[in-house]
Amino acid sequence: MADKAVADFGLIGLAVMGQNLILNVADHGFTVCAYNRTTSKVDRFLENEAKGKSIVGAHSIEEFCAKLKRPRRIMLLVMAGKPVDQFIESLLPHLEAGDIIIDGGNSHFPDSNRRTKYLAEKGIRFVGSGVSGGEEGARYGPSLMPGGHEEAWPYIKDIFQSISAKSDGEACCDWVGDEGAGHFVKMVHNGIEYGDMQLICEAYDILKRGLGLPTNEIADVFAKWNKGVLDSFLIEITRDVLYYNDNDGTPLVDKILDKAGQKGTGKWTAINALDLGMPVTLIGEAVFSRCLSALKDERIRASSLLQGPAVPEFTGDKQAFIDDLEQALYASKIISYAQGFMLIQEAAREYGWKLNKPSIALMWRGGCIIRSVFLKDITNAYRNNPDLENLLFDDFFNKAIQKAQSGWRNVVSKGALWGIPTPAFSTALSFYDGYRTRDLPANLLQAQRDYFGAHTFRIKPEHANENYPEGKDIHVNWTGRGGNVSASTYIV
Ligand code: NBP
Repeated sequence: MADKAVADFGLIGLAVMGQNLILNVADHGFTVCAYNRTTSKVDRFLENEAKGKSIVGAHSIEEFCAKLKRPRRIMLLVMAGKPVDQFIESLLPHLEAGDIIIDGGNSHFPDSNRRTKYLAEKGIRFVGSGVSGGEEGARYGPSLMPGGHEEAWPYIKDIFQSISAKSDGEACCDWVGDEGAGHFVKMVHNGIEYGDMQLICEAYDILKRGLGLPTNEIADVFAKWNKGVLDSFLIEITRDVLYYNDNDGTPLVDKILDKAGQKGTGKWTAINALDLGMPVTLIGEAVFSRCLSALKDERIRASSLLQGPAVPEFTGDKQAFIDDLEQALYASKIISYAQGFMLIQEAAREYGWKLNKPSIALMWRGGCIIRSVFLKDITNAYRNNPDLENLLFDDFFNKAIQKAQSGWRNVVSKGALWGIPTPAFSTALSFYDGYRTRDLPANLLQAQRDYFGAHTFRIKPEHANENYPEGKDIHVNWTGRGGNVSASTYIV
């Protein structure tokens, strides 16, 4: 009978991600029901990719819901935004209390916050899950970052952890936290991906223009780096891209227009960092670097109008400099992940989410774009101390940065002297120096603010006295000489 509840899992959205995820779920012993807005795609899928597998189809939402075992486990893999809300509305009349809707698209986390609350009022358990790894990941093991209504987790854990990527035998999937926490963590993952890519591009530029290496030798450098501390998916694909020659035998990468595109998740991360007051500078620079690259026509005009130093012929020990560059990349990457975790930590505080930090690093270890050996060290750091205030305080990373420091400084200074931009390397180093500075020049800034806007300041405890009491907001009449305290001295 057509409407018998036969399927363990339902998936809506038969584009590239949905089709591959269905095949993955079916391969792990679950029966899946497939549905798509354009229903001809259901038939095409059943007749081709899904043939012979435990996959059934539906041609209406009603039929789809009837074919699912209770509580229904329904995943949406459709374009983020309105389509998700539209599907939720069309599903609701056919669901029962306790059913589960999972949004696996790239939704913005405030939407997942809203959907969790809205559906909870209707007795439906909502999960917003980050899915990373693209088509290949969806088919053979994505990184999955589910968050939302925690009661849903026991019902989907088995499927999610079966189909996800594995790292050292552990599933790259665990419960992230409340409401939109899963999509938040996916957003930060994407922001970190922007940062990693920008760092790699800066290293490539230094090797190309600073050392004058041909593309195949730069590829050799990345091949070597991929066997060390930088071992990661992004270094690996960079190596492959650089080795790839066009039909004429020259590197294809050299012919690609240098205007970067972006879909917005890096920007979301940077905007959220500004909203929460967290100095996530590296991701910010990575987003702005893409924006700068997009001004190609203007840059062409500027290149003939604006002067800078000519890159001198490199005369020193090339291998030693390449080793410095490797360390600069490693140290900057540590800073970027430290900043990413600072943002996640602050979001948990601000939004009242319970988050599991070791599991976040674990989820990024396999299946996703930022997967790397390095994430194992982050997992260990948070497993050793789940309350770690900052990744940089972990002994392993503290020592790693210490070791990398002189090479890192050498690379950033050479970039400045040669006129080769290193926004991500530089901002990482500036952050490191700022973060470890006990007394920053913000004392002067506070005085300026008080001077022109009576914004008040506070006194350092060691300088407190009856005129300048500790912990009070103080305003001074700065145009009076000799440090006189104005009549309206204290604003308590
Ligand atoms: P797309 O993002 O291209 O979405 C295609 C699906 O959305 C189709 O099922 C399409 O139905 C449906 N859809 C659209 Br478009 N507009 C709709 C509407 N107004 N109402 C109902 N359905 C609508 O597919 P994708 O690339 O497979 O990605 C799916 C989700 O996963 C997205 O949120 C994406 O951001 C996310 N994601 C993608 C990747 C990746 O590597 N592609 C990785 C990780 C996450 P139709 O067939 O009837 O047009």
